Amino acid sequence: MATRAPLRALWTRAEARRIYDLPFADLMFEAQTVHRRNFDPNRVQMSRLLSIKTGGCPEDCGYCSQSARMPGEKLKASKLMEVERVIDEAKKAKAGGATRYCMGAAWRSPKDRDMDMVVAMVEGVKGLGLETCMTLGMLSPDQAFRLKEAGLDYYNHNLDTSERYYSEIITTRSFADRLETLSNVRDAGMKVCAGGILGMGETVEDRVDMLVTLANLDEAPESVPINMLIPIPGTQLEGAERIDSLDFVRTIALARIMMPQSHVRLSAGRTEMSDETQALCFLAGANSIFVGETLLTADNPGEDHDASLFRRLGVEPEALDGRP
Ligand code: SAM
Ligand code: DTB
Ligand code: SF4
Repeated sequence: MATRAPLRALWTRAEARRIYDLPFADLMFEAQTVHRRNFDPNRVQMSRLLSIKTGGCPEDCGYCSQSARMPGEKLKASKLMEVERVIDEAKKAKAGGATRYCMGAAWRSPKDRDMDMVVAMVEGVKGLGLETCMTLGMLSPDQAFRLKEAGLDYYNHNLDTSERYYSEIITTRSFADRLETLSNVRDAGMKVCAGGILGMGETVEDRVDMLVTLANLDEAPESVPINMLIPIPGTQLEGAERIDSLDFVRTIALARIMMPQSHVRLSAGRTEMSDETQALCFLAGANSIFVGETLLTADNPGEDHDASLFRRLGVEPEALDGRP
């Protein structure tokens, strides 16, 4: 007789919204309780990013400095970086305490002719004892299998926002395309890294809906990056109104409660955040950051600032497999 998978409770929008709207102290208490049940609350995972191919992207994501379609002055497009250089940069990241190395390319999807180099990068970085992550745009099932075979641990592909708001931000690929890539990544046996951006003019409903979609995937993503929009001059969203810090913290808390076993990453936008806001994000259950002076193209607080913040908060970097 066929065995059935256990029934899984799906999140409703109404329940998620109820949690988002709790009095702040109650929301934080619930998020901390869930966090402590699943993680050491004083450990934060450190990932490091590298742009292996910058600019000249054919997609029209309204927030991105790398789109060839942005209204303002464009970044100069680079070629795919040499494999040796990627590995040298990964060595530096490891020496700085990062446990995961994430390589990003400004592509709609990888071209078959690029796959050999990308595979060599994964093998080289993996060989250093780092976890590997890539974000290269949409993946076919074959490409996903090839990356998995090469040793890729995580693939990042964000939903970015709710299905409803999505077409205001991106028109060259659909929300359904994004879900398909996530399912190809999962089917290939890789871990999923998927999240979004706050502060793009979305409503609270959009934020909640994006998290409901992520939490209700067949398996929740192991890694959930929550980015605060970095308003980049020349992009469609350069003038977007900043999100209120406490709303940002609320969204992190909701992600923690809805995806209790995932690493929630306080991602882009930390240079514009006070140390106190970042501390609230950690209290709300964020337990991963990007370290280093740069993200892909934009600034990030450097090692010194983060080391001092961690010291003041009594936070330690999470070791590989650092779950309690
Ligand atoms: N080209 C690939 C793709 O989009 O699938 C990978 C790189 S892309 C830059 C990765 C993610 O970075 C985006 O999905 C978005 O969530 C985030 N991101 C890009 N620009 C950002 C910005 N200005 N502020 C905040 N997050 C940003
Ligand atoms: C994610 O969610 N945020 C990272 C990573 N995944 C690839 C990228 C942030 C990019 C910020 C803008 C820039 O550096 O250009
Ligand atoms: Fe291209 Fe990715 Fe930027 Fe979109 S987010 S324009 S796909 S690099």
